[in-house]
Amino acid sequence: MNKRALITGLTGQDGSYLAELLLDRGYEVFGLMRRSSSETTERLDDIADRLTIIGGDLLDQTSLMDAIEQANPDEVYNLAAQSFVAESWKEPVYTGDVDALGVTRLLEAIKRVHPAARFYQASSSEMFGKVHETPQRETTPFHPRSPYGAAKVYGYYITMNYRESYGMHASNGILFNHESPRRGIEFVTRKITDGVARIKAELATELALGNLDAQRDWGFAGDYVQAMWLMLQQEEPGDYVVATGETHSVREFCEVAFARAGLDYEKHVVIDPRFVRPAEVELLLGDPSKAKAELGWEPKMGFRELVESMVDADLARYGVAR
Ligand code: NAP
Ligand code: G4F
Repeated sequence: MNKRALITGLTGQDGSYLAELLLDRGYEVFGLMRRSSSETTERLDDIADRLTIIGGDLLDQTSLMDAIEQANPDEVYNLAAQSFVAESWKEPVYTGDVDALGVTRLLEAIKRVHPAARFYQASSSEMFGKVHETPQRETTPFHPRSPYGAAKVYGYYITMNYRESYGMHASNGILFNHESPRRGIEFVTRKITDGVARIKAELATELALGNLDAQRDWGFAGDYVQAMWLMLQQEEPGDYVVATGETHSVREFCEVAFARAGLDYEKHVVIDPRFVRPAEVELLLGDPSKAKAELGWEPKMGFRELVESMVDADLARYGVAR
């Protein structure tokens, strides 16, 4: 019989890649979707007719109980979140409600309705924040630098707590930044590649950014959803860092992205203090040794290929050539 999976955050970047992976593996895929007055399913256009959508919200306990009952899943992937770090200073309470307490609501729904379901929590390298060691690994202490990071630390520990308290198969993926042409436009990578395309299309001349010196360990989202799936195939649950083991600055990302379109970033990028954060995570660099050894996971796409594929996709979207 086909396995059944429930994905929260189905409409997001990772939700769309994970849904594709699970469908390819013969799963019956259910997705939790909150009500919206506008269309949010554009990332799912190619697979929409193979998915079962269930209305619900991480803020609403009853809807989560109903979703678990309807999907009766073997595996639950909790990808839903207010995922934009900068926004979390503007909406700290809301971010905590969704990203922290939302995890408890979902775990509690699973525990009460279908405790045998395996659970994946989308934890984040933002939990390392003001890093205590480099590279960061599973044992590195957390020091979150934003309401988002703090909420994700809660989500991490409540996942561990349901595992230890109730014997649930609940795992944390501590994922470092992962990107794709489907990345939300507010995140720096996509903001840059969209900006390159807009400049090339002569719709803009400048791109306003914040801190160009921040460094991130950027991988490809399509590779990272593989690691999520692998975690739930293990006999024992656990917590895993998922990263490339390479770090690059926002400035380097700009250099490669603008060069792909024959442009010099220094002529177009301007610094706007509005995009500088109250507290910055200066450097993230992950050590994925455990995921490689225990899950057999390897990232396939490198930094340059990732940046160039995102630029190419945005140029195509605006109908301009390199
Ligand atoms: P994303 O594109 O922003 O997607 C977030 C998803 O969460 C969307 O489907 C959104 O639905 C849904 N959502 C938001 N609030 C909700 C609520 N109250 N109830 C139900 N659904 C809700 O994020 P992503 O990049 O795919 O990331 C997936 C997860 O991994 C997130 O938890 C994120 O925090 C975490 N993470 C991401 C990265 C990364 O680099 N991408 C790294 C580490 C961890 P709408 O379409 O309705 O807005
Ligand atoms: O692309 P970002 O907004 O991603 P950030 O804050 O690293 O968070 C992403 O990755 C986390 C994993 O570590 C996820 F948990 C989280 O959900 C999200 O997916 O910013 C990256 C860096 C920051 O240092 C920021 O200050 O880019 C810097 N930056 C510089 N100028 C900018 C800008 N970021 C944005 N969004 N916009 C700018 O104009």
